Amino acid sequence: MDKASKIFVAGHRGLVGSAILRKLQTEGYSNIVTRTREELDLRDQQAVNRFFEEERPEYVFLAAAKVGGILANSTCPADFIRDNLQIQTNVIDAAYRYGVKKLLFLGSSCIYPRNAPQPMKEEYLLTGSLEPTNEWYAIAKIAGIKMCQAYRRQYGFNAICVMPTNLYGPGDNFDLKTSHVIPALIRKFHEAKAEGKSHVVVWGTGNPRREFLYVDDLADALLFLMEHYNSEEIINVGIGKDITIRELAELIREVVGYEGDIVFDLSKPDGVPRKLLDVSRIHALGWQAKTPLREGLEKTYRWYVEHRRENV
Ligand code: GFB
Repeated sequence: MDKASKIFVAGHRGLVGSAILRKLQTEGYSNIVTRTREELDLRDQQAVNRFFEEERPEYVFLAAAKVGGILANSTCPADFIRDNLQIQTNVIDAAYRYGVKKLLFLGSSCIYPRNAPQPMKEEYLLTGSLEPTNEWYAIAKIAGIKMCQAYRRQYGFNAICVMPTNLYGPGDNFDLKTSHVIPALIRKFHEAKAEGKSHVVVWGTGNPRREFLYVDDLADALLFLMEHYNSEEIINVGIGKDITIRELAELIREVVGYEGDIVFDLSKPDGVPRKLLDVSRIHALGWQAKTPLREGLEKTYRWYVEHRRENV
């Protein structure tokens, strides 16, 4: 990729896509193509083909997806499997047909089996059954990986598949029904502080362990992989450390400066007991995450306070 290469960032308004866009712009890439959902519905195969035929991008970051937290995933399984299968099938196929030089597909750590040994190595893919709260999303993502691998084998198409761990950062979704845990807790603690509430409700037991990667670190990794990685093997991106949801809640309470209690709602699901990626493959290539969790949470909280009105 050189600075004048034509690069399509699919999903540039989402958490990951907007971070990729920031990173590309900072690095001086000057020929970036984007489309909003209103301009181009990636679930529409004909529209996607027309777009690739007209624009002829050279590189594609496929960061467009239907995403959500544990509740959205378990209550809207049809939307998650359909939208993701459509978006990724249309974009990968059109990218191949219209001569894209390289495509980067984003998967997720939930593609690994629910009971996979920890930390999870890339080779654990398809070695056991999935976590039921998000198997629909996971199956769609696994299909995307297999499609990239198949297009590489049969057509020689350079598609790489990157598996990020749980992400957070500026541009996240702070809607309490559909968000992931970090934006949900930032919002809950912020509002509880503002309204003088005695406690904040955190879902589940607080015992599940999760690994969290700051989204600007992910964008840095994605550029690095676009430049240096050309294999059919999937590759994990994470920080290599995890914490319990209880510890996370305590940390966010501190960052927000709330002094009330934390109450666990046991009627809500825990999901996977632990999700920690093995990141030795990307470390061996020379890339490591930079942002410690506390610093990332502080930056995300500042962003939330500044953009609160647009989000609510
Ligand atoms: O972030 P989260 O929704 O995603 O939940 P998953 C992580 C943990 O935080 C779960 C707990 O154990 C939740 O029960 N949690 C506590 C909360 N309070 C809250 C809250 O207010 N909101 C939310 N959302 N969680 C997702 C998958 O699983 O991970 C997706 O559903 C995707 O498919 C994503 O793979 C990365 O880590 O459980």
